Amino acid sequence: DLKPTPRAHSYTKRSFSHNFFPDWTVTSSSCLMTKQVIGNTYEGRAMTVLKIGKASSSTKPAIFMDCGIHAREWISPAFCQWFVKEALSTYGTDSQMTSLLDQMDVYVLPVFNIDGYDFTHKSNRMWRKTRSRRSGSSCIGADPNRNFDAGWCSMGASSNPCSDTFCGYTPESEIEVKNVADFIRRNKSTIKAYLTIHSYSQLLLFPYSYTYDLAADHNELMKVAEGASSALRSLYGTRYTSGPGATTIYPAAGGSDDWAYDLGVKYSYTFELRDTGRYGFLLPESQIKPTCEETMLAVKYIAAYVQKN
Ligand code: ING
Ligand code: ZN
Repeated sequence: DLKPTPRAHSYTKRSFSHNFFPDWTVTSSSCLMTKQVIGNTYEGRAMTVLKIGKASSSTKPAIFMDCGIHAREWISPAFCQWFVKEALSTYGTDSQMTSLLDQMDVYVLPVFNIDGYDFTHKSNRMWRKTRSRRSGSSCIGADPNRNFDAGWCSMGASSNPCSDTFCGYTPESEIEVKNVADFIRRNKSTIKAYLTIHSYSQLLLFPYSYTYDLAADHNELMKVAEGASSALRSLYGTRYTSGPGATTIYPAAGGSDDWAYDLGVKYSYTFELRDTGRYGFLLPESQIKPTCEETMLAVKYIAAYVQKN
């Protein structure tokens, strides 16, 4: 038989440097996942976007999700990893996941700020920013969630390179931000939803954060957020608050969700996962799995809504 053996996509410990769920190996030969390098980080690490969905000759509508914009928010990359595992292992048995991946693609960037994430493992657990350097300042990094071109550096951000919310020297000065923004611009016509995962505070935020003005789609964004929050709460009773960033957490310009929304991606959400401050960024290991499970319900709720609209 000259037919080539279908190449298995194996999702194992080797796929990421930090495997939170070592007891799972998902292997599928159905070509449900492809990967694409969208550029390198400041320190030269490849940024890989996973495209999950049933292969199709025609272009499908898509959802883009990133994790780990901020280095110290460790529950976030754990969630992207969980999402990928769950998508690949429940396709074909879970009717909602099957229909979602038949009709749509989900782009997942498991760790946005890889340099910063690595730094939190090796040197400073509380690092937030990128790791870029510029002559003229001895301070390192900019806040990637202040570096998008959305009311850039006008409020809730700092122009001081030593600040944790430094907006960068120009919009998209951070190469990681430029790589993601370029990818989303390139795929603008297919991307219907943008989801970005942070921690902590248990919030489901949507535009705007750079202004107190309400988004044109405020009512619909609020309705979908409340549906997603109640789906999340149904599992373990975890309470989320929904609302526009500026009034629900704090005003902050240069955020990725505001930028994606103004580009035309209507369903643009920032998740702030567990907890509400008891452990904060140092969420104990025992909460990783329940947090991922409940968050999955909210993400699936939004995905199902986007799919039918
Ligand atoms: N919170 C976000 C931050 O970047 C945010 C809140 C969301 C700001 C959307 C701007 C836009 O500060 C955390 N925890 O990072
Ligand atoms: Zn964050």
